[in-house]
Amino acid sequence: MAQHGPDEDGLSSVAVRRGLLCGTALCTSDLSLQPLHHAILQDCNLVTAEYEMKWDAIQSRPHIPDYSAADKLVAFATDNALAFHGHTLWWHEAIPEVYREGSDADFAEAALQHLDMTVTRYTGRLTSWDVINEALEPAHGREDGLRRSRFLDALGPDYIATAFSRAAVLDPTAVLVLNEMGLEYDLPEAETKRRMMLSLLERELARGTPIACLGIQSHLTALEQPREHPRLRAFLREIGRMGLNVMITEMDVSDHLCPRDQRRRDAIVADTYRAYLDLVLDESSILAVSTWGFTDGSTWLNSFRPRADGAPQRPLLLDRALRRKPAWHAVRKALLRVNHAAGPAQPDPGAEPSH
Ligand code: 9MR
Repeated sequence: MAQHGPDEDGLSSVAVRRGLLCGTALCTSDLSLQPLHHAILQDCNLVTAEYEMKWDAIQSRPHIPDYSAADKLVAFATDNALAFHGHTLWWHEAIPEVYREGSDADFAEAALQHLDMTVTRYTGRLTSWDVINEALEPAHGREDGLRRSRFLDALGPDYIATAFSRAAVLDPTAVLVLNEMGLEYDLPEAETKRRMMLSLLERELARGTPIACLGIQSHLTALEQPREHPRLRAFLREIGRMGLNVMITEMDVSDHLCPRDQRRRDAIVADTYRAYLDLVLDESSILAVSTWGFTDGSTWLNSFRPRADGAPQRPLLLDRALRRKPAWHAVRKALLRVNHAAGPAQPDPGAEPSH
């Protein structure tokens, strides 16, 4: 098993010195693996749940909520003094089977009950919550960019304000995050989404919706993600002007377009991490950088985006034997460049929106 250096070398202590949170998504099955456990503590001062805190996981049996897996993950964080990022209260893809059909009124009641019960259960123990995940889908054709979903149908476009306001009352210390995918790409649809996100945030902040932070998932693809990305820079500046913090919530780098050769692949993936983090850390008031899985052995990408040549993906910071990869060193270097402790972003009242 790989031997790591002293603790000061780990990403966690670098992040702590920079006033940042740095971590990974986990599953309860990860917790029983002792060497993994040790490596997590070296590299993470934040953890999140990859799926066991989602509504459909908690209610896999109709009407019988089961928080045992989510509780275990939160207890792991508490026992080891790690921050915990809750993922996620309302997501259109995590609706329990029993609520996929049925009346809007029943759905609305169940969704509100789930939110209230879940936030209350962990009040004061979570650092932050992804209150809503993936609210936007410009391809659905609505002027406001909102995704057509059961939440929208049952609760109307106010569902975002409703969710954030309830969560803020029930857990006043958690940082409330609107988490989104695809904001980071260099594609026309991503630019549309960025524009719609700015409008959505402006609207919601103007009416007092307590959104504190934008979560940028950051599932990148090596050889597709550009080194320079002025549009993303401009977007992040606008987010800062609104007084919002940013979290990188689900970072990984798919290598499905890269050559098979492992050294070349690892170098391209590392360079993608480096360029992306340098840009985002430059332009935003960042609270956290979290990867979506800790080792290449536990990535969702082998099933969702397999390589054509059948070789396993290498999208994360450690390999299956817990050896630090070039991507790990790239992330460390990027974190070391941050020379300010993250604090709440300050809105710039004089700034004119540039979109
Ligand atoms: O990686 C997660 C996978 O294990 C789950 O089966 C799936 C459905 O719950 O969700 C995956 O995580 C997603 C995250 O919750 C939201 N952004 C996209 C992630 C990858 O699909």
